[in-house]
Amino acid sequence: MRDRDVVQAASCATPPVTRHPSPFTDLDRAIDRAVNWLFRHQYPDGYWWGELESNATITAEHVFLTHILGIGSQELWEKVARYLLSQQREDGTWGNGYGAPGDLSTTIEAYLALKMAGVDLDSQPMAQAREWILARGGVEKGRVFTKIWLALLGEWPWKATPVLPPELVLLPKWFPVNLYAFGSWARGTIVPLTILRALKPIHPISERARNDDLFPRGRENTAPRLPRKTGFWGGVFFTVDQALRIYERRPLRFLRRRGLKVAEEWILERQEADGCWGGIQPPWVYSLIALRALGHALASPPVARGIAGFSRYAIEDEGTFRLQSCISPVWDTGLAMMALQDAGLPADHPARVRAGSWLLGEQIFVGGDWQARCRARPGGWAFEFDNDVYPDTDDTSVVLMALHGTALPEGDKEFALRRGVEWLLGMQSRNGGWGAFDRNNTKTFLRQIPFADFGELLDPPSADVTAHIVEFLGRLGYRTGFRPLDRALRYLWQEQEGDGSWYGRWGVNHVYGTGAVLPALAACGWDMADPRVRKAVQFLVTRQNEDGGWGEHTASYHRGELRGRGPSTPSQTAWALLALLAAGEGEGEAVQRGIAFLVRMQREDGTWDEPHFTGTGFPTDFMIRYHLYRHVFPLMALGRAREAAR
Ligand code: R04
Repeated sequence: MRDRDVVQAASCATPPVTRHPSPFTDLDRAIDRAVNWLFRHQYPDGYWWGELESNATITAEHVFLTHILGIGSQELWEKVARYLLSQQREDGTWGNGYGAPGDLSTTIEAYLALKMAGVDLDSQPMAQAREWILARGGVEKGRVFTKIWLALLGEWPWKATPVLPPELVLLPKWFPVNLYAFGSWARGTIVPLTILRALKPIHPISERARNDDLFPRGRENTAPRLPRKTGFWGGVFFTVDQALRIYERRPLRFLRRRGLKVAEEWILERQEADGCWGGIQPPWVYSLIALRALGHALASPPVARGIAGFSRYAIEDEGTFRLQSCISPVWDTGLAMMALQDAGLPADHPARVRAGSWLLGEQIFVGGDWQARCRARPGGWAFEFDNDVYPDTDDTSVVLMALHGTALPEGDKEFALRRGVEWLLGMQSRNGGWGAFDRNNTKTFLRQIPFADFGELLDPPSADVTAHIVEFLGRLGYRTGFRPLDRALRYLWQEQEGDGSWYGRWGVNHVYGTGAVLPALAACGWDMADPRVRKAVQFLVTRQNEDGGWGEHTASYHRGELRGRGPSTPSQTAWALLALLAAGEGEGEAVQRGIAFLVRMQREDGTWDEPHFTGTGFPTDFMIRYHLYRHVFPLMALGRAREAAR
């Protein structure tokens, strides 16, 4: 939260809670402090909104974008440069999270942005980054998205990027490969990229900023070619890519024109009220560049609104500028409300009622891309302020749990809950689980397309999202015998890992997944003496750290031996405690040590420190640090621990 916001929020903050003299324990004090910290950080409109931190590419790409749009300024780029340099690590690299290893593509993009901003090439930071990049093969080893940015800047040949024909948007929803087979974020990114790959716009950068210094063998000795995927589908798509290159030489004119037109309309139809596309940076920046390439003027409404919209995602002070890849006010507010409920605040407490009223106003009743696979009436929530096209089931279940516990005008609340339940049940996938943005988004062969060398292309059901929905249904009183719940429980048991844990798709990692599933089972009345529940308890207890906390490396996504292991963090300790408390372990030593860890690590001002990234955009490739996680989850855990001890 920015300083000016804190002052503003503090001015209308809810008066602090004060504890009656006895019995007053350390736990009570910790809870009161955390509650008062939330009061001081609630926005006047009722929501909470913490920074969503990702990595340097998002801000570096803002230099590329403003150059391409012709709206860059030396002042802005110098602020970006100051921020990027502040994020460079000892070894000269930029990475994808606290303590993560240097990432080649991230370092290339940061280096190029710094060059464009005019940073001295012979300065130590630049020389160190350049050496590191060259030692790892230079730009030709970068990811596809980095190469696309370089192609847009004239620093890499378009022909050495994957072919993405605009005709793709013409393929019907039933065709094996079609727009709606991809996850929502990939869809919103691919459509503008098909336009750019067809039109191949180039916006050259200054001679000084050119990237010749990032070719180990010199640009002239580098034959840029696409990395080849292995396996059956890898071979199939490589052949398709080769065939498409032949088609690209002389595309059928009427098909190409039609594809470009439909893609343009598709983009224009999906711009949000605040100017963004999909509430996330990638579809947003590529849509803007594509509209300009199609001839939309800088001052035209879609482009002007798209540019103006960045101010909400930007964090700028007199010295630096950084851009958030996404913003999470709805998610933050739902979690904060759950934490205040767990802390024992009455349902009609003004802070909870104000937040609940704000959330009621955020419910989405218009259609979106999810309707490609779901016939339910709209009724979900999105992650951001404005993202009507892409509500998600994760936000919807957390918001509904928050609203369910809050005293709001009965009619409004009843209506919101009913429409929310209806939408969630309509979004359940065939296998009983829930994906985040789409139903049955499970065509795994698509992961083999040449374009896919970064992140996730699909949005299949996951245990953590499914568990949040099961927990909500349980709180509403649904029990086994209710068919959608039975199907969801069967999915969760199928997903339990051999070590007793559950995988964490949107949070790091097995501690997050297990921390979602056990509370869900308890909420819908499952017998927590079930041997499989005990196995999950065992997984957590055997991974508790000496200091009483829990932690899990982001590297656990690709190194099994790190599952549930890593330096203790407040949010991950809280997730483990939520699971153990749900399993009835409140009196156990593990829980007592975990609580002591949180109480001991709490700062005077009521919050906790957590430099670690415990949120997940894409496992390993795109990690997120939700600045409110280190606060709301420990408060949830401490509140539930006190409740369990009553
Ligand atoms: C914790 C809640 C999870 N729940 C809501 C998720 C919201 C955010 O989801 C995304 C965030 C993203 N960011 N960047 C990307 C992205 C995708 C998401 C992204 C998209 C395309 C490319 C690179 C990054 F789904 Br290419 C911040 C489900």
